[in-house]
Amino acid sequence: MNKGTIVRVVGGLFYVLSDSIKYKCTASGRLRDFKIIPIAGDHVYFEKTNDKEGYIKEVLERKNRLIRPPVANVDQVIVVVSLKQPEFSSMLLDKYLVQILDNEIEPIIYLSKKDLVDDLSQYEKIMKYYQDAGFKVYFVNSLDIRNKEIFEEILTSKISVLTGQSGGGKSTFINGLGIGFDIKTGEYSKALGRGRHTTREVEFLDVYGGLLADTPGFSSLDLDVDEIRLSQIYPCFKEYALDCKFRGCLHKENSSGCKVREAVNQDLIAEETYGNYLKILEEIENRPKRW
Ligand SMILES: Nc1nc2c(ncn2[C@@H]2O[C@H](COP(=O)(O)OP(=O)(O)OP(=O)(O)O)[C@@H](O)[C@H]2O)c(=O)[nH]1
Ligand SMILES: [Zn+2]
Repeated sequence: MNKGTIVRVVGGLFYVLSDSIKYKCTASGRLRDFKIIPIAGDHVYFEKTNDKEGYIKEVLERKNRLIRPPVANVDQVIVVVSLKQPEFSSMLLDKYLVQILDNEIEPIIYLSKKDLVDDLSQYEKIMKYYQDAGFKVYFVNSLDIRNKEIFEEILTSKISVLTGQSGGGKSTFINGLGIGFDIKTGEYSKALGRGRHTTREVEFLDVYGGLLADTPGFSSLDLDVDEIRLSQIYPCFKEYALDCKFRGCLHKENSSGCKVREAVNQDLIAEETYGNYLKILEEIENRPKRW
């Protein structure tokens, strides 16, 4: 038996990458009997029927899965947010981070259009807090052809999904990989819409020794978390939220003795991040309850 990873699902066929070769596989009867539907990113055991084809016998346990796009075992989500055109918004960044952290996946912060910024220091200042909180942050000019090292550092050995605002530079990111997979800029996010993709059709690009989904994730910014979850997973809050002695503390402005408030006062969490948190918290508190 061979081990591989599903890199593409099309019309009931599964393309399994194993030792740099792609095998066109069907699902074994046993999988179908158990109603196990393999998805892209699944690590599988498969039997070869010839040197190009085979059938999947077993799907290994998934460490996570996203619904849109339907992919499994995502190691990281790369958040592509521009510094200019459109103007950087830490609020927008935080919302993406919340969604990713809620799925217990590592976010990578990729800030594009560095070349359009005269003075990077204000952005570096705010991003320092995120770096201190353990996030990997990249300032990049995606139009520069010398980004090989950055791509290598980000992508190697990982299963990655891209996300980010429209016009932030996701297509440009992919085109910059230099793998001849050309997407018209501005067209990328349509991949999730009615366009060429049916909902079950995702392809992983085999790049820099890693796999990158050709379809963006988390395209909607409607947060699906409740107040308590938000207060626990909010970017840069982590250790302080865990330490907060009040069970169920929402770290509001009037919560005296709250560790998160203390961290904000001691400038360990950016005021701006905390301000975003309070706004998002209010949005969640004010949204109509679904039950
Ligand atoms: N100067 C500069 N322009 C960039 C950079 N990254 C992207 N762009 C430009 O920004 C515009 C939008 O980039 P896209 O790659 O289409 O953005 P996208 O995220 O794929 O957008 P959607 O498909 O709408 O989601 C294009 O004109 C790109 O050429 C960068 O680092 N520097
Ligand atoms: Zn608190």
